[in-house]
Amino acid sequence: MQLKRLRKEAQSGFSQCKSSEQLEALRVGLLGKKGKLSEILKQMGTLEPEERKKVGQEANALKQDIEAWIEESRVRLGQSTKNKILGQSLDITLPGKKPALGAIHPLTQTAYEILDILGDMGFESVRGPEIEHDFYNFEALNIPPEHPAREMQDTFYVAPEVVLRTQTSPVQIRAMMALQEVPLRVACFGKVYRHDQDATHSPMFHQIEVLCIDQDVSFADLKGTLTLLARKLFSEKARVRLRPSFFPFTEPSAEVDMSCFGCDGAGCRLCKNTGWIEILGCGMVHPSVLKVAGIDSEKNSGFAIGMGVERMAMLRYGVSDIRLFFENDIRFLGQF
Ligand code: 2NM
Repeated sequence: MQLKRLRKEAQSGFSQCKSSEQLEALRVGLLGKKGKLSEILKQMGTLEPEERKKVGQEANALKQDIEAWIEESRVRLGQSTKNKILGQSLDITLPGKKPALGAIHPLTQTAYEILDILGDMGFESVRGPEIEHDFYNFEALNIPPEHPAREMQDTFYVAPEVVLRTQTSPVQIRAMMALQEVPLRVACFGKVYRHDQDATHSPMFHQIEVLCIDQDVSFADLKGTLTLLARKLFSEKARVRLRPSFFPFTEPSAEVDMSCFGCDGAGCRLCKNTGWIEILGCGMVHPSVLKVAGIDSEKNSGFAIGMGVERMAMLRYGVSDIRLFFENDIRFLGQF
């Protein structure tokens, strides 16, 4: 019988097959359009129905066996279908998957840049506690018990005389109290807390405060430092102007405006047509503050500068809502 002979022939063919070329020739010789099995199937039309059924079943069984032998031989020859597919899907020339890289937060970037500029001017970066005693946060800063800044509505009280610091000045007090001899030049960066919240105020925000104490520190030194800072941070052309103001811990005190970096003072949307942008507050350290901190105000004087890091970052990057800094939305943070 043709099929039995073909089965034997195929079986020995596969067992002796030694290469993928031989295997392919065998496959075509058996299952190809003009292959031996195909020829047999073609002749089935001439058979009686009973006989056709029997031969058909046998031919199908042989076909399945041949397919299994092909697969077996492929595995034996090291090129199974599975290996073939794997070989294709493992395209080692494809570029790798990019890991998501983290980055420095825009507020931290801004703060570090400011600290860098100040560092070049001789100000050492110092840190201090965020939970402060009333003494360092208020008392030593010339803020008396009845002062509105101490009110529950503005300040987060942890205990009757313990607060989340409302400014970084307590760190300056600590630096002055630890001072052995002048000069003192420090810059403090850190979180501060106030009960305040809208598009430009957050209950937690960041400050950098600068303090310089020496024998002949003048208001001119203060203005020179401010000008240099504005030029390095915003524009080489920046000019600063000081407007009289009030802080309990400085006298005199001033608000500082900088010529608009968008229009160089001509007036534009950024500066609301005034040509000036308010950037920070400053002043000459109040003699009472120096005294509390153990510094002789007859021999020494000093200036202090306080700035909001969020405000600086908003100005530099043109961010209009402070809350964007704290929402951790990667679409925002990814832009810096
Ligand atoms: C400001 C404005 C003016 C300031 C004062 C002191 C200290 F401790 F030396 F007295 N530190 N920072 C100060 C002065 C802060 O923020 C708008």
